[in-house]
Amino acid sequence: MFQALSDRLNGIFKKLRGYGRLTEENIAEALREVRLALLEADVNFKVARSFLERVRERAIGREVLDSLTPGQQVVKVVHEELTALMGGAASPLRSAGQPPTVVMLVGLQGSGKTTTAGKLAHLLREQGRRPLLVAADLQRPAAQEQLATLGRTLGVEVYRAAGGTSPVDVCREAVSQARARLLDPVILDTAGRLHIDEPLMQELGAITAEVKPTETLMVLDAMTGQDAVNSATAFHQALQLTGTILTKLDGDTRGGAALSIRAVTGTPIKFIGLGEKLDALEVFHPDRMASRILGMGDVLSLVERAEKTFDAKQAETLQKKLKAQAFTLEDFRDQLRQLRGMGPLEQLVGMIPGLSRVKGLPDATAQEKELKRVEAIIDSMTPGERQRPEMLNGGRRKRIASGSGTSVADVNRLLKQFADMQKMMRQLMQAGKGGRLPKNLPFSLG
Ligand SMILES: Nc1nc2c(ncn2[C@@H]2O[C@H](COP(=O)(O)OP(=O)(O)OP(=O)(O)O)[C@@H](O)[C@H]2O)c(=O)[nH]1
Ligand SMILES: [Mg+2]
Repeated sequence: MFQALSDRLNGIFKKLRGYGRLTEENIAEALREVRLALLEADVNFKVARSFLERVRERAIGREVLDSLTPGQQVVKVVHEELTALMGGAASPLRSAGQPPTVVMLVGLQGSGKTTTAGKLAHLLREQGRRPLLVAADLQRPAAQEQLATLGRTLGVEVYRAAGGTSPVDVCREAVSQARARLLDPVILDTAGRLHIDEPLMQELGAITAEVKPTETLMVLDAMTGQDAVNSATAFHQALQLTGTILTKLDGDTRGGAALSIRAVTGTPIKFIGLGEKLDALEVFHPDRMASRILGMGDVLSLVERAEKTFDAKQAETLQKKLKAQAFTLEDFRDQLRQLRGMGPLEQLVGMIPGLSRVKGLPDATAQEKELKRVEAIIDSMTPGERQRPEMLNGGRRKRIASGSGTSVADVNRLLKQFADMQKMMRQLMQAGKGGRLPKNLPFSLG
């Protein structure tokens, strides 16, 4: 996420930290470079200008110049101002005084409305709520089917209209059913167009007038940068948005939309989409995002993901097995699966402070492939073989290699790694005299 911007800023601040004392000239020069980096990341130029104005004012103040670590103070100021720029604190979903809460999702075609509707339903259900998804996109017949499929996958109810009704009727009827059946919140998946046009705005305006949504959230494709900001401005004028959701932040986005949207529209980013999977939606935290951009990592989000993925019971069983030195290849595979369940390695690396800047780090995508290969090899073994790898003779290794689409050398390497790991764990256990291993930690390879 925002790798290019992050690298640029890190380079600038590294230089700044190298100076024992900072002069106004040093700071002015650094901020000129920051400005270029922001513009290259496609940040709105007015937003960049006023941002730098605020940073400059604080950076040439006593708070920085008199400090023993002026370079670090500048980074702190930038971090605080970036956080403020993106809205300061996280902005929770509003609740209607009278249930159901109605969340209307709007946006251009392909921005991710339908997918986000599904993700949001999933997220809210995990919080113990009973959402209703509403297929209010009657433009394309396939749109309703797409939402219905999502609903089936998630086990969330989807409201679909009989033929011949209008989107306004669909939404009104859905809300009234939700009220009667105590479903809450109601999530409206509306139609998108390639560009903003009058009929679309009128349709959305009519729905708004009829059901008075608690939230009108615009779903924006972060990959489209300033175009996203411009269309948000137009939607905001017509519909009074209450917030935005940025999707596709897992892609190669430069960061312009994330950094500008709040300042330009005055509405908060509420959620971010980080992948096509239905659990890839997170509450947006401006301070954590600022940390990621400045290469400080995002340990809080990492811990949250770990908590979601790791099962405390399983961790306990694992710890017992480790103590009894009964950790098998099967357990090893379970650990790998849990690790992969936390998301793409590339995202995880970005959350660990400083790790993305370490030179010579193996490429995350290659590592991901390696993990998959290891899983495939273990999958190709029989349960007995997983319990007792010492029974794996040449013939068995050959069978496993061809079963997993790998080579005998790959199988040998894994078995050696596993044996080394067992040896290391035995030593650790002895060193700790049966003391506790850190909980919830996946094992690293190699
Ligand atoms: N990588 C990635 N892909 C996403 C994300 N959100 C949505 N997508 C993908 O974007 C494409 C369009 O998503 P939809 O949810 O159908 O978009 P939409 O806004 O409903 O589109 P229309 O109904 O045609 O206006 C799909 O292929 C999604 O899988 C995200 O956060 N990350
Ligand atoms: Mg859609």
